[in-house]
This record gives sequence, C-alpha cells and structure tokens, in this order.
Amino acid sequence: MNLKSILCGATLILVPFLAVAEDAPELTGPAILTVYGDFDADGVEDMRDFDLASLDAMTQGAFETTTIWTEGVQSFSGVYVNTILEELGLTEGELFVSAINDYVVSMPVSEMRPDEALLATRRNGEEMSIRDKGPIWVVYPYDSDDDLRSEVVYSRSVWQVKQLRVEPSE
Ligand SMILES: Nc1nc2c(c(=O)[nH]1)N[C@H]1C(S)=C(S)[C@@H](COP(=O)(O)O)O[C@H]1N2
Ligand SMILES: [Mo]
Repeated sequence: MNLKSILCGATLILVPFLAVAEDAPELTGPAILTVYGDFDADGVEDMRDFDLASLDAMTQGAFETTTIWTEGVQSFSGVYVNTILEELGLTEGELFVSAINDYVVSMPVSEMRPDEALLATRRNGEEMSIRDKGPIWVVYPYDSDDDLRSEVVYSRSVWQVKQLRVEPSE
C-alpha cells in the first residue's frame, strides 16, 4: 500500500457523503463561492469552490439597470446563476442561495430563466466590498420587466452571497 492509496482511503472514510469534484481547477485566490449539489446525479452530494478568477473565467453576463438599493443606473457583470448550474449539471431541484450573514432564500431551479439572476462580481466595473453588498450580489435586470420589480424577486436578490446549494425537490 503506497502513501497515495492510504490518503485516498482516509479521505473516503472521512467524507463518505461529499465528493469534491476532481476536475475542478486549482484556485489561485480565496474561495468566495461554494456550490453544493449532486453534479453527476449519482445520489452523492458534490461541492466546488470558486475564487474570483474562476468565476471570471466562465461565460460573463452583464446588464444595466436601476435597483431599489442604489441611486441611478448601475452596470453589473458576473456569471448568470444558470451558467453555473448548467456547468455543474444541476438541472432540477430546489436552489438555496445563502449569504455571509446566513440569510437564505430558496427557489425552484425550474423557475430560473436564462439571462435573469446574475451573480454579479462587479458593479460599475469595480469589485464590491462586503460593506458594498459584495463580493457577490445576485441582481436581476429589474428595469427590463415589471415582473422583476416584485417582492419575490427582491427577496431573491441576495447580497454577500457565499453559497449555492441545490437539493432534490420535496
Ligand atoms: N444578504 C442578504 N440579502 C438579502 C436580504 C438579507 O437579509 N440579507 N433580504 C432580502 C429580502 S427579503 C428583500 S425584500 C430584500 C430587502 O431589501 P431591503 O432590506 O433593502 O428592503 O433584500 C433581500 N436580500
Ligand atoms: Mo423581503
């Protein structure tokens, strides 16, 4: 038995119910987002950490809109929630978005429209500090549709996001 097989065995014993995706690229900065879900539909929950560089390396989304929390038209950019879910193979279930302050809100994955919920990593081209609702703020293009200016969508506009988790629907 070599060292590697001992370590792998130890890892399997210690984390039998959580598989860390092996194809995840190594992070170069601090993890700012952790995503949990059954990426490969094998009944075991997987997890992946993202740092800012790994989010920046994904397909970027951007739009301009006003928000009820800011003054004037803002430009937001980042990664659409759907892009992350698709990348990880999370196509159904209930999505829980949680924040640094432990605010959490859930929504069915089936309600997630393309080009709507954006995990914004920049506001007006700048990274956002925690005090400024960062480092990740879920924003919607509120100006583009009356339906997006609703209490439900506001409640899903989580700032200081740290975690996404997809669980099977009840
Ligand atoms: N991180 C975080 N995001 C959050 C909340 C929260 O408490 N913490 N409240 C949500 C809810 S329920 C709504 S309606 C809006 C509230 O925004 P307001 O506090 O500016 O009214 O933000 C949403 N995003
Ligand atoms: Mo709310």
